[in-house]
Amino acid sequence: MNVAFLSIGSNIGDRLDHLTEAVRALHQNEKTTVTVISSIYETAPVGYTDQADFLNLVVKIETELDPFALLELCQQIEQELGRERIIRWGPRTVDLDILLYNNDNIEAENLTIPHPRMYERAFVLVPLIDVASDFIHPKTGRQLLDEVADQADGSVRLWKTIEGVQAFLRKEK
Ligand code: A4P
Ligand code: MG
Repeated sequence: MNVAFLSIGSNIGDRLDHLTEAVRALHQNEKTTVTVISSIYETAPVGYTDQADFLNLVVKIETELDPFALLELCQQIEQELGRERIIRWGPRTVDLDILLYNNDNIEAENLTIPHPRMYERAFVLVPLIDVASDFIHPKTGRQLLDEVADQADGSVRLWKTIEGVQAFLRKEK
């Protein structure tokens, strides 16, 4: 079975509902199981900053889908949840990014894994620590926790503690 980590973010409308429906859709896919979920963080926008704060989380999944089929599933979920892509890095109902897929390195036209910007982004690294605390930064060889401590600037705040996938999906239904 393949193991992957996905980052999910939303900054339009009912942000918690968008995150919940995205996790539910992943979990309901017959070839994919969400095994671990981070807490939810409220995060200041990165890139295009003139937009509302995001809610972000990270999930660990097990999947029979290859990376390209997983990307398709992510894009299908984005579309079902009504994502309109108007501005790059701009506001979105929900955005699903593949951070890591096994130990694969992929550089295709439509897919780069590991996600090229993940290590600079506290909104990715902080929730990733919840689900993969022992993860080592591939370039610096340091623990993520140390990496994030250097970037701590108040832009990522714990918004809601989550106690497991089942509890999350049950409670928000
Ligand atoms: N793509 C390539 N690699 C991947 C991958 N590993 N996972 C391609 C997912 N997609 C990947 O993405 C554009 C194209 O990237 C896709 O067609 C896919 O083939 P997109 O999601 O359509 O567009 P985007 O998200 O606007 O651009 P991009 O470059 O993915 O932006 P990011 O890097 O995802 O940044 N601030 C906070 N606080 N929280 C956020 O969640 N998110 C963004 C989006 C910016 N600022 C944010 C947040
Ligand atoms: Mg994206």
